[in-house]
Amino acid sequence: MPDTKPRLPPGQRLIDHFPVLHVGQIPRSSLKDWDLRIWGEVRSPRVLSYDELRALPSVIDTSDFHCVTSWSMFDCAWEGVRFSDLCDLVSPTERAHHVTVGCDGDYTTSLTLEEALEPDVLLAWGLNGQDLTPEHGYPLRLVVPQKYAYKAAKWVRWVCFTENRELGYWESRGYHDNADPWRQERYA
Ligand SMILES: Nc1nc2c(c(=O)[nH]1)N[C@H]1C(S)=C(S)[C@@H](COP(=O)(O)O)O[C@H]1N2
Ligand SMILES: [Mo]
Repeated sequence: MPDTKPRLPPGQRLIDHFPVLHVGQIPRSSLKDWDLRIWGEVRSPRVLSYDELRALPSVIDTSDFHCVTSWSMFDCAWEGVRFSDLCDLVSPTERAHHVTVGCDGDYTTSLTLEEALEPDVLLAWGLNGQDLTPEHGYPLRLVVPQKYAYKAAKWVRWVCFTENRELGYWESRGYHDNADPWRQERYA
């Protein structure tokens, strides 16, 4: 049987240039003062410098990107570290069931720990063979291909493991927390 699942989720249209979309200003980031803090319900909290982050085992994962405002981009080749590998570094406690990801500029989003451990969920520093540009999240962004792109937080600075769900920026302003583009979970 051929695979008949369409590639474009319902209500989406394909675009061929990558729009830039966010609230607020693009934060200025100097790698010298940049770090990634991983904390909360973990046994070994870590603060990683950019060089330490880049020294972790990395992958390239190509996926499609779907914004809730209805544009989609195919074939984004993201390069970065799998969330599951970062998770192994800090060893979550048995109370850790959710993760909140926070950014320069106060944007946040969240996932269940189970969703975050999917192999295509990355903290990415590169796209299509180049480092991210500032408007697309340099130096580090979250990529969650199975969710609408408001989960793809740009300018990530921390990851907090939590016992309870904490709604993110858009998720607490009417957007759906589960954000599955195949089920059109746009609004809560
Ligand atoms: N920090 C931050 N990350 C963010 C946003 C934002 O407002 N702030 N917007 C999200 C939304 S709604 C989308 S569609 C994507 C857009 O990513 P792009 O600008 O790289 O196309 O970024 C996501 N990540
Ligand atoms: Mo979006």
